[in-house]
Amino acid sequence: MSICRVCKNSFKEFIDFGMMPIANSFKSKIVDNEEKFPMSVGFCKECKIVQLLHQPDPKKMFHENYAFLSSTSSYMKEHFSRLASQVIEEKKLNNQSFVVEIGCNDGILLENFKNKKIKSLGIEPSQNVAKIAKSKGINVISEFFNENVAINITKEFHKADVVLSANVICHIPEINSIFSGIKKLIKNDGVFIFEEPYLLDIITKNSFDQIYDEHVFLFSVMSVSFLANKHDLELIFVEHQITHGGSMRYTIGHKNKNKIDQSVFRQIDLEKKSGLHLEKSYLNFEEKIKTIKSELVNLLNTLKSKNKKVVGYAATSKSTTLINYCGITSEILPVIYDTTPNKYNTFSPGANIPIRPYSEFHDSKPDYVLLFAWNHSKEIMLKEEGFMKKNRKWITYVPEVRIN
Ligand code: DWN
Ligand code: SAH
Ligand code: ZN
Repeated sequence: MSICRVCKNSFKEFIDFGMMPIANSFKSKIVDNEEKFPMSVGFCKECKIVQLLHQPDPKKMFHENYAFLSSTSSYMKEHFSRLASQVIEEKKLNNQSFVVEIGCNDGILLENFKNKKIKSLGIEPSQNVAKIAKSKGINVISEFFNENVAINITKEFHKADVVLSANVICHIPEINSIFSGIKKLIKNDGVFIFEEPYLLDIITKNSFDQIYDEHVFLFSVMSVSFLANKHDLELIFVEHQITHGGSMRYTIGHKNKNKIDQSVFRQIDLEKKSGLHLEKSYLNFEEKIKTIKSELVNLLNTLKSKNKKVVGYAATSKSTTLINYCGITSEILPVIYDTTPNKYNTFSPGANIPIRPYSEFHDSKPDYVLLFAWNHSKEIMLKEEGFMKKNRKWITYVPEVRIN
């Protein structure tokens, strides 16, 4: 039994992935005693949140050498530019307004506010990515956001009209400190808008690779609503997004300040109809995860026995879970190609599969390409259409193992 980080109730695991490495610990050389942590996931019946039982120290994941750069996806750039325009319009932001972003990474979202001369501040603990944001002229504090940081922002600057965050809140174990910080940071009519991979999509698409060290929580509308209430805040609007394989955008305001939109009630209804409040749904999910593992391992072994060349496409954080849980070795998958320069010529976490620059991908002449960035498949399949037509096939594993 473990203690829920949100409501302090005890809960038990529904799946154990075994010992896993730090998902983004791409290494310049193979090391003998790579750090690993026991990765298992549980569901809290009380507040309905899904969470990791153990998470490595955040400083081991987010530091001066964080491997993920947000701006590697052109679709995500468009997505965040649309989000900024929507927020500016709906909240009628102008040069008197103040926007804070938690986890701004390389500035992919805040650059849109800067371009419109709206005052903003990013909070980003990974110094290397914070530096890129700063080089774009964005104001960034390199710290882990929590309640104290929120209080300091209100003292050094002032309260915020809008606090934004994308794919970050689910990374932060001290979740109650985050929400009490938000309570103090937003103005009376201010809002907190954040988006995260959505639990219902993860369960229905069997995208278990969204589970890795950084993702300490998998949120649902039910659990976010519980969290907001606990902190005298209110979930007032939700909007589904197609990003990262299905995400939910949550809008939160001070309690009793806003009308709660129907979208919140509708989505909670759907979650209940889908069984997200029931333990048995998670046991069912566990079975599906095991099926995907065995089907993928069988397929890769069969292809190996036929001397087919399989290469990996995109060294995502998610791939660390898939590769290590399925026991994929560099004999089965000799290389992964990726577009991020700081991942070039490194070895993948745990399995030590070489990561090579994307520029070498087309010369590698694979028979099959295992798509780890399946969440960007529209963008990628379009880009690779011509290349893949030459008698090559994609292997995907979300929502099931398929050859396309
Ligand atoms: O939650 C998180 C999300 C926002 O981003 C973080 N914890 C870490 C990260 O997760 P991820 O690594 O699974 O993200 P992506 O966006 O699915 O993958 C990005 C990786 O894929 C980068 O290394 C770049 C690579 N990539 C590529 O090689 N070719 C990406 C695209 C779009 C491509 O065309
Ligand atoms: N918002 C970006 C980045 C997501 S990656 C996007 O959607 O693409 C997750 C980011 O959260 C990393 O840049 C990491 O450094 C940051 N992060 C982790 N813990 C944090 C915390 N406590 N406060 C602020 N940012 C944090
Ligand atoms: Zn709980």
